[in-house]
Amino acid sequence: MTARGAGAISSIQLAGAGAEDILKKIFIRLCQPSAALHAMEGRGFGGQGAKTNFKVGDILHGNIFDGGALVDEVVIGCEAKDFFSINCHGNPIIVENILELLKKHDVRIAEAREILEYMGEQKHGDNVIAIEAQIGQSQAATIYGAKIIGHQTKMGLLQAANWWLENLDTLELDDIKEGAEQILNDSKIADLFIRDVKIVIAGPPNTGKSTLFNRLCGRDKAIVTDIAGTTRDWLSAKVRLKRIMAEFFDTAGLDQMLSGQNSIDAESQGRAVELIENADLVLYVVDCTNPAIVMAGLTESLKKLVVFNKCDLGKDFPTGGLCISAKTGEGIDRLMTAIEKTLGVLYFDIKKTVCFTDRQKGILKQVASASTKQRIKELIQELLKGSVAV
Ligand SMILES: Nc1nc2c(ncn2[C@@H]2O[C@H](COP(=O)(O)OP(=O)(O)O)[C@@H](O)[C@H]2O)c(=O)[nH]1
Ligand SMILES: [Mg+2]
Repeated sequence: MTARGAGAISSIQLAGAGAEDILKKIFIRLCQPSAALHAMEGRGFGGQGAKTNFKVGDILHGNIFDGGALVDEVVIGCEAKDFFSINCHGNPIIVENILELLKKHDVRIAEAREILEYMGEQKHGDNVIAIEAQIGQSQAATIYGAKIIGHQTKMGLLQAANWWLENLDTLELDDIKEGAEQILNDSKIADLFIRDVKIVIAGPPNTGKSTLFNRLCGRDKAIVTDIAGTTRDWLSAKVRLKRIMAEFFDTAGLDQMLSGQNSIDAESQGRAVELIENADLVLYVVDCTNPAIVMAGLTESLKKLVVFNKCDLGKDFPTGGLCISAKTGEGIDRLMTAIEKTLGVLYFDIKKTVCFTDRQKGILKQVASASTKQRIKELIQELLKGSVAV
């Protein structure tokens, strides 16, 4: 359950039929006199004679043995029947040794998601939205994202779905469909709180994209020179804005001339275009001393923000534009706010009803285009009780 790597402690979760029997074979509590004696003598117990009782709610301090050999001193939490957390020392070698020992007892290593799902089922039964929420919250990129998801399990999506089911006879078909449409629209913005938001810095060469990238991520990660075409491969850095977690990408300047040049430039142009196509927002950086805005490679459907850079050079700036100086930092705060405004997250009410998994979105899309109430009933039942998919 803890990340790979060294730390003070690590946590291994052991779950499923037979979990208790396995622990009885490898664990001895330290407060049991006979066990303490065994431990002191380093004898272990070879799977014999362990009297440990694992009561749900107990927290047990003791040792794990592999036959006669002490593996680690651990604290075991008995979370539910056949469901334990083994808290061991954080050295990855110790974790590895415990996992190897468990494997000898026919334990299978599960994906973290699988365990979360299992925990979710233990806790929430067949309330699929609540299980999905538990998993989603643990992976949300921001605290707002976690709150948005949490809201769907008490009110929000759960309440809307139940209300539709209960009032299906009196509700108009079109009203339900419209409601589903609204939820889907709000979900697009909610999604920006839940995952990292991809923001691509693009524009012609030499306008200060890499300088802006460095300014935003607070260090000199990208190479800045006054030679056009310095940035070839893209770099990215995560930056926490007011309400979202942004991942900024510095790209090669978009230059029609370069696409046809040598293969490295052609490739770097191709990568820049690909990143732009998958962006949530494009910051299009223009040199305000030379503000010819040719938005090469930017389709209409992309969200974009034109940024006039190098305003420290004191020329007449284009009015209405967002003027900044990547070099001095002027206007960067305004840019950050403008980014969140453009994405629609700045004033988004985190108590809105939204979907937060592809499964939920898929079902609501079908609700929005359903032609009978019977079909809607089936879909909502599926939303509430289907099988977990995150
Ligand atoms: N005066 C001034 N120069 C800047 C500013 N931003 C970038 N530059 C300069 O413009 C040149 C190109 O910058 P760079 O970040 O490499 O541009 P890129 O090709 O768009 O990545 C470098 O000489 C930078 O020092 C700015 O805000 N003001
Ligand atoms: Mg650059």
